[in-house]
Amino acid sequence: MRFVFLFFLISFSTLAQKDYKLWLQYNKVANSSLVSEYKNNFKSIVVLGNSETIKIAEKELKTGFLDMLGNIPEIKSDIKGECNLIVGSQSNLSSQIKTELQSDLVKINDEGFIIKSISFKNKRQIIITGKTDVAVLYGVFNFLKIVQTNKSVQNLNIADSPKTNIRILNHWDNLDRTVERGYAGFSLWNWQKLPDFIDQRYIDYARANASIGINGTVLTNVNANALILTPQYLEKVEALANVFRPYGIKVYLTARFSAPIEIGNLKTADPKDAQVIQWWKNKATEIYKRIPDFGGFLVKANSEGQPGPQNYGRNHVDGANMLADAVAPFSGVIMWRAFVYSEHDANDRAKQAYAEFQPYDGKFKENVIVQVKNGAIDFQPREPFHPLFGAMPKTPLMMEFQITQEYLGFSTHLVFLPKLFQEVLESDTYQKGKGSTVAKVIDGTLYQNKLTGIAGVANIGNDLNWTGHPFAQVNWYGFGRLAWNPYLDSEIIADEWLRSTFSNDENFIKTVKNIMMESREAVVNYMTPLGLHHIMDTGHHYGPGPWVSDLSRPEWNPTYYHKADKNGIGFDRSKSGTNAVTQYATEVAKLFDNLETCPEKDFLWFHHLSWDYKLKNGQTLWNGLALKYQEGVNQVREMQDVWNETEKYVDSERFNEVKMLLEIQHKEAKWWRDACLLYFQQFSGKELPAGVEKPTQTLEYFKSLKFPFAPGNG
Ligand code: BDP
Repeated sequence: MRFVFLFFLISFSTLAQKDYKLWLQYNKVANSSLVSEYKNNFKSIVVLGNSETIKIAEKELKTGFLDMLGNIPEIKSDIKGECNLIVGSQSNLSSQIKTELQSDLVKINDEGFIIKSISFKNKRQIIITGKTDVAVLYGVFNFLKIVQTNKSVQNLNIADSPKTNIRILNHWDNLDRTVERGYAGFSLWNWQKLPDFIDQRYIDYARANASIGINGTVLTNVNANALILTPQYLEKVEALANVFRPYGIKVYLTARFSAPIEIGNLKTADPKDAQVIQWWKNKATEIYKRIPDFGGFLVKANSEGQPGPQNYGRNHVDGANMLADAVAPFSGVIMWRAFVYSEHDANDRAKQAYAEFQPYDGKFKENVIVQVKNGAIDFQPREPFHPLFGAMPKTPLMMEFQITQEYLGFSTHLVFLPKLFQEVLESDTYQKGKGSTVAKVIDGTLYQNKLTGIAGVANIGNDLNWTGHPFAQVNWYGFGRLAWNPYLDSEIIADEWLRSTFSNDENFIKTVKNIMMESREAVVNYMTPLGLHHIMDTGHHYGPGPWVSDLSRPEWNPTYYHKADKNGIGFDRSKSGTNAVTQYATEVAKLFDNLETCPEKDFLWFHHLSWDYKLKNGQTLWNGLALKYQEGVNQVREMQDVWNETEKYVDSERFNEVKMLLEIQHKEAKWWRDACLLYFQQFSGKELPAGVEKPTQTLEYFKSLKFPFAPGNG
């Protein structure tokens, strides 16, 4: 009996580790010819330098080699003999090697790395280098990825630099450890035990981020608590910053605009008030004394009830610039969010952020970057790109994606978000003519901005597997990869993640990659096809709620967004409606305005169409909509079928987890389909077309469902 129990414990812990290890599984390389290729190419490792970062790089190499190849090559401090792997920053390389790498060194920036096979003094060597130690660490992780994904190392010749400066996670973590819109447990940050207790998890978090090039983290919720800025908490923040530093990760905090009142005993937080200005300067000095490389502040102001400069008759520029002055002496930045809309503004909510921010172009201090959500409403399964992208040539704009799946099935649904991210980044704003993609706005190349960045609202919590769903790990991974290179194809991301997380078996990769690539369209289909948006149930946003119409703010009601009536469905943002289309460049405005050219996937975002409107495939809008809902359900079934065939490639724990989660996803996809179609059918008055399954329950039943404890709704 004891034996069985012990066995259970051991097998539980080794299996559970797999989930915990994310994409850094370092599985044994199965292909024997590859193993000998690897072993012949790095008989020993030469590590140059001894900073903490370099030690981390060395440790990573040892772990990687031991796990993947079964032994650790000899570690040396000088280059003798053949087939070394030489690891160290540029300043530690001999002048001959530097000369060899001359043309690559000029190509990379401070965080960029080189991985190159060279022939040096007639001997073959592989060099991993960069201008800084953190760049070397990035190089090491990328090198290990080559081995993890079973690629050849014969002729390595890589020089790769991140295209954006700030690659940052936004944690919506509260000080009581709840996570707003968090579906993977509680916050990682154990404020109670900090600063004295350093959880291994902090180190593992930093390592995972460094492995994908994330270099910043905002520890606290945008709906901010001023207490984080008190000495009691800053001491804890400092402890985290010390853990993250060698991994190249800077710490940032959210600044509650009313902090001078709440913790500073001032009577006002007016950004033009001399005492307020001084208070923030002192606060910045205090923070930088503890954390010299503190990144800066992220601010949500005058948005959804958060305090801001408008409380004092000032504007966003006044607020952002005041904070920018406070952190400028320390090279800090202010990430000022453009997620604003007001219940007092009768205008289409989709137009409000643009209307408010665009006129501020060129008015922000140079260490301010305006953080814009990918779409004009709110992290929906599909939104056209935000019209602010490309429309503020004199202002650096950073992208805000949501990695946590607030509106995409929480951490229960398998949805591969890099596909969504790619769609946005590839969108052409036409603001400087054809080819003015969102990616070019973000990486600064369109308008030559110096300050650039991408933020992702984290999906990480203290669940054993970090993200709730094993496949939600890829959304963290893919976010990091796209922050590094916003031009990366999401299929490559899926491929490398699957290999690093599960298996290099081609049969497994091919089929599972297919369902990942399709998963985003599936969720759009079973939740909000053809441009529908924001019809989730209210507050927690769990499940469908297209009928909700009684909330105090009109633009919080799903009925505001779909506008279904007996004549049809959709939000008319064309010239005959709210005219939101004119916030885009002329070419794009025309495209969306005209039904002939507007992509059908965006129809109901821009147009109110009759139930009988003929779609390109000849179906009426009603039939087309119903068939899309059904297609979404079918796609989930296909995902289940594919997954059920993978048992031989995946450990039983993760196999079963995903299997159970897909069952829930299937149930919920049907719930979405049935609830939405029954509700919209009241207006269309039409039968469901052939091919669409009959609803399993009545509309009244779906409307009666309540979820008072749905997660993430703080
Ligand atoms: C919405 C979330 C809310 C956030 C808000 C934001 O529902 O919890 O506070 O975005 O981004 O989507 O500020």
